[in-house]
Amino acid sequence: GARQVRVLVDMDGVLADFEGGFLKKYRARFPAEPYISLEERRGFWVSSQYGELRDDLYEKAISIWESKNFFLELDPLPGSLAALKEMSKMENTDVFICTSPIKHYRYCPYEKYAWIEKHLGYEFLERTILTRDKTLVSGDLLIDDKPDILGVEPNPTWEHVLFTACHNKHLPPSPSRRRLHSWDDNWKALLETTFDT
Ligand code: BVP
Repeated sequence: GARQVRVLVDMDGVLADFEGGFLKKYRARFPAEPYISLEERRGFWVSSQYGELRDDLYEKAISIWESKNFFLELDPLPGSLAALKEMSKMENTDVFICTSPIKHYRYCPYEKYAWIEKHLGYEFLERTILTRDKTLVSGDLLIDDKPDILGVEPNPTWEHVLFTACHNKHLPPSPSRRRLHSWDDNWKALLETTFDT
């Protein structure tokens, strides 16, 4: 019989365009400095790749997402809001947003809640989990663009579905890991094949 499928959906890189928002504000603030186009992005950590380009660009990159309004002004990724709203209305599905705030907490946690209220509605705040350790959160699926999701729990309950992003699209396919290539990809089939496994 059908049971509830609990879906955890990451925010940055899955619902909100962290990479696009970063590049736009970095280039506006540091117009004379080199930058990494989205096509050239490799590895989850933006700061690491900028630091490899030139030492001082590590701190310059971090200063962008530590600034007021960075997280609040991120654009939704294409199709993300419609997909999440539809998913949340499905009878056998419980949807939660599961996101890791940065430790510079002046703006980020507040702005994540504000972004969710603005784009998905006040009621979605009931379904919002801020945690630095996603392995502690139980669910059937975790849709996340970060390739390695680690924490204190060695055996998380969820299946990590890798959401394709500029930084992970070149990773070799793995038979043991499913991908969602975008919100135009078949996320409903993903949920359906999560029952009773
Ligand atoms: O809040 C985001 C931005 C931050 O890490 C968090 C990732 O959260 P999840 O997507 O896993 O929920 N972040 C930080 C750095 C560098 C820090 Br030093 C980075 O390069 N990229 C990045 O996303």
